[in-house]
Amino acid sequence: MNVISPRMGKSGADFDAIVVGAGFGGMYTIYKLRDELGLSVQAYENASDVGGTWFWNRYPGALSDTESFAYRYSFDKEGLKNAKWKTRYLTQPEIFGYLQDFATRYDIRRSYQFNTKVTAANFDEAAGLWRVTTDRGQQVTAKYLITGLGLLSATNTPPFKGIDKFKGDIFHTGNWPEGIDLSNKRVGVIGTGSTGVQLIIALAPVVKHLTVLQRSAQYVVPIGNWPEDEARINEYKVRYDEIWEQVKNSVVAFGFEESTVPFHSVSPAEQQQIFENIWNKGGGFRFMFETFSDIATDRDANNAAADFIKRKIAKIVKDPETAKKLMPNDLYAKRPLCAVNYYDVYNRYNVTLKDVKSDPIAEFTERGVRLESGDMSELDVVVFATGFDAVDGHYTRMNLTGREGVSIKEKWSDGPLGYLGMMEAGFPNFFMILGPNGPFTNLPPAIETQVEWFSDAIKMMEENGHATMEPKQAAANEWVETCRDIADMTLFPQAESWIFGANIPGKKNAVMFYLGGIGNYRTALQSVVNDGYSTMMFD
Ligand code: N01
Repeated sequence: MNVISPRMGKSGADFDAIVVGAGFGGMYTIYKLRDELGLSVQAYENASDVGGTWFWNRYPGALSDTESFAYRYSFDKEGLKNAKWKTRYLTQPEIFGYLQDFATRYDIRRSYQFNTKVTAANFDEAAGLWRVTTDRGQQVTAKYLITGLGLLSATNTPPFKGIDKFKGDIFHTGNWPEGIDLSNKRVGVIGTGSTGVQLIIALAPVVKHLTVLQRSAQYVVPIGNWPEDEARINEYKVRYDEIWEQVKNSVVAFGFEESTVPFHSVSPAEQQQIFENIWNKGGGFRFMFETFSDIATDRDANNAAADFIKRKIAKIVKDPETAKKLMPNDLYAKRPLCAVNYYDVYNRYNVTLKDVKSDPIAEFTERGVRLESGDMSELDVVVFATGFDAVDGHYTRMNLTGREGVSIKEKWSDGPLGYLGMMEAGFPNFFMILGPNGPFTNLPPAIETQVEWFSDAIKMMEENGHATMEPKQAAANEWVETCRDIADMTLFPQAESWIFGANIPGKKNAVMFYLGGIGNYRTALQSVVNDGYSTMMFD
């Protein structure tokens, strides 16, 4: 264990900055604040090593659906020189390996105390410092508090009736144990989001029997996970700067040019051809954003994309009843999904699909899961691929208070707020990586954007002798309104998903993202700087 002895921060605190989390965001923050700005930084991580999301999500089939060349730190040119990958998308072990290698090359681990959970973070107004408490009973102070808690890390485990009676094993994909062998087991999977879909594909050929308990059918397009050889990887390396310039000025930051062609501007035959071309190319974000410019905003375009996918399902899935169950009946307006031959899985002799929307899960018994109709699935293992209390879940579960002892839970009781996806009024010197109302994009470029922005802000504060900085309430309100206005221009609020908190019973429907694209987001951040941080208050 690496416990760092406190070194006085410049402000009289134990440290200049405390960082929570060792994923892409936390680690980059260490590099920026410790190595570039020379601040004293103490970091905490609940896990036993770096990796964040990619430490915990080790379930079979886990893979990023961003193409390999764009799922990394863009600034890490050193790592790029030796970068290698086998396929168009990186698997969990490859990403985890990259993050471990990054931590070693930049000597990141020495700033972390692992196996340590931050249980409270309270702003002490009299001292003008953050007081941070860990589950090991430590209390430390710092001028700045930076949280990289992860967008999708507070696991959602629905409290099904009778769950304690079940004699088999239960796993959540977001906390996957090492060394589990599911071959020859009868496995049930609850959930068919991005995670469930990947897991189902990986487990079907391995397990004795797979029962998929599907509440909402999803639109899943092919991922197109072709091999990539050294020559191809070298092409990316040669074009690296140009690629990242495009990524950072695009909408979804996935490394392709979003379409500028409206659906109705081309003939019906061309429309189908464009869908077919991108279906064959593969990629969930590509299918939603590279086909036409208005799939996410125009109902006709959206319906056409949905119908195209439904026709594919009907073609691929041999049993018409199963095919029908797999066809979504809502808009194509959730986080887009893609996978390798997902629908083919349902042609396998050892896979059964149950629609738990029309026949909900009634209870767990000793031997498995019973539906309301009485239908019983006998199972050895149940996997919860039931997602996360996304975006604000980790914040509202923590004892986090700002000025006047106001907790973030109270402040966000009507849904998370958040200024520029990073800050909150009344919470000085506090920066959230991927906080509420940040960009809805490929995440590493969004993370880099945010870490670079607040590192510059901290540098400016240190150079100008500011004790605190926090957003003005009016500016924060305006940002939240902007996020709501942009969301309302799209079809996304009309589909029920975690993006608006719909997956957690009792969670208020709220806008949690800036859907204006990473390019516009970066412009908005730059304009705050150009305006002399006029939306901020300083002490
Ligand atoms: O979680 P989800 P996820 N009874 O919330 C179902 C990223 N990610 O972990 O749709 C029965 O999307 C729920 O049903 P419904 C990516 O951003 C990326 O899959 O609410 N079912 C749904 O089917 C993604 O969007 C990658 O009706 C219940 C599922 O559980 C995000 O993580 C890979 C239930 C949850 O789906 C989250 O994905 C993996 C209940 N009580 C994840 N409660 C890639 O890059 C929930 N469900 C590829």
